[in-house]
Amino acid sequence: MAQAEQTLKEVLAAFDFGKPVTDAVRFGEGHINDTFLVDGDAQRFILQRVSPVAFKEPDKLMENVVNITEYLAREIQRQGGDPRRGTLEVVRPRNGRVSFTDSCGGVWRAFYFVEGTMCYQAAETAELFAASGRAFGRFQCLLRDYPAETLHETIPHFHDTVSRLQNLKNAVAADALGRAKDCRADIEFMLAREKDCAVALQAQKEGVLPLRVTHNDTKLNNVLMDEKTGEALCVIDLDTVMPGLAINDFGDSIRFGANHSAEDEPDLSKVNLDVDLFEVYTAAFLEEAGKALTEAEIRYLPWGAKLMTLECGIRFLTDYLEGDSYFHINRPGQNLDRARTQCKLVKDMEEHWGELNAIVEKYIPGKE
Ligand code: ADP
Ligand code: GN1
Ligand code: MG
Repeated sequence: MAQAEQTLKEVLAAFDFGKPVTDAVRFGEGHINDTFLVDGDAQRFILQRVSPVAFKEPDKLMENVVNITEYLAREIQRQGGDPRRGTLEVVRPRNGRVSFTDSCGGVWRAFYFVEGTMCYQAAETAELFAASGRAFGRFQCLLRDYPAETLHETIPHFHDTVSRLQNLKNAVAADALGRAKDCRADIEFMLAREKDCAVALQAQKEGVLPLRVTHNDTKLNNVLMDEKTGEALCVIDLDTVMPGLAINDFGDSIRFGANHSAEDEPDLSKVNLDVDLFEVYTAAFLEEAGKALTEAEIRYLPWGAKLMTLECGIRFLTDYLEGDSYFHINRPGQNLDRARTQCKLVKDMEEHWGELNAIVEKYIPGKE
């Protein structure tokens, strides 16, 4: 039996799924963890191996996830919602802990599958995108009073765009696989925006942008939609919930959802920022989170969009140069294509900069 298959069997036996389970299928389109769908006795489960490349301290990560999900469940219940559908719930393995370590050292955890939901890879309609905006805005409000100092930093410097650019420079200098020659123009594009990389961090240092408990990975496919009503139900992928900037949660959603192409679209003529979708998301996100945000945060939202897009491009390109060890790929050159779509979107944002700023200005309380 191949090692991976044997490990999966070992892991499946470590959990109580209501009946003996010997097989599970790969599931979803996340770039980081290894995700499987498990058919249990009366219900389904999500089983995941936590990425050892991304997360160096899985026990601390799981402590965050358990504490956050339990906190969210209490808040949702208090507000009259259904915590079983409104948040993830960790399923403890037979060892009574919150994760299981296989004999090769892999760390695994399970969640109840949130039934009756859809997970989208693109904003197929404006309503769908708005629903995700309300969900991430609400998520931030639900965690407004969460004791931030008790959260572990699961990936240090996660949205430190300056250090992300430094990593890119290091990867270019090392050029371990001789790939830098294929992407000179992309590298130049990113280096030309070195000053921009410091904008949000500087505003945070100066006290203009406050640290809040944020999700930090607010892609559309990290929220589950009710398949009947289309409303967003459950924010998932909580591995990077840490103190961060609200503009980054806004920005990462714009990066992924305010366009009509896949993140790895090779034909850049198809990759365009949709300014109308930018406005749709702005209105929806602020409908839920707006009351909690300062005027300065609202004014900086376009910077959140531009920086999250630039930073993600920088990270994809760095991974391409280093041999695709961080983001899962299913074809050669995929991380380079991903980096290029991000550059194209950054360029579009710069071209529409005045419009984006005028849009957010409309949503500053008292200006509607
Ligand atoms: P990654 O960090 O690799 O992105 P995610 O935690 O986002 O991993 O999970 C990958 C995919 O699995 C999600 O995009 C979603 O489709 C699906 N998924 C994860 N957890 C659940 C759940 N509890 N119920 C239903 N689907 C889920
Ligand atoms: C990863 O885990 P996933 O696929 O939801 C990544 C994000 C990137 C995103 C790009 C922990 O998100 O930071 O923005 O890919 N997550 C981590 O699609 O690095
Ligand atoms: Mg995900």
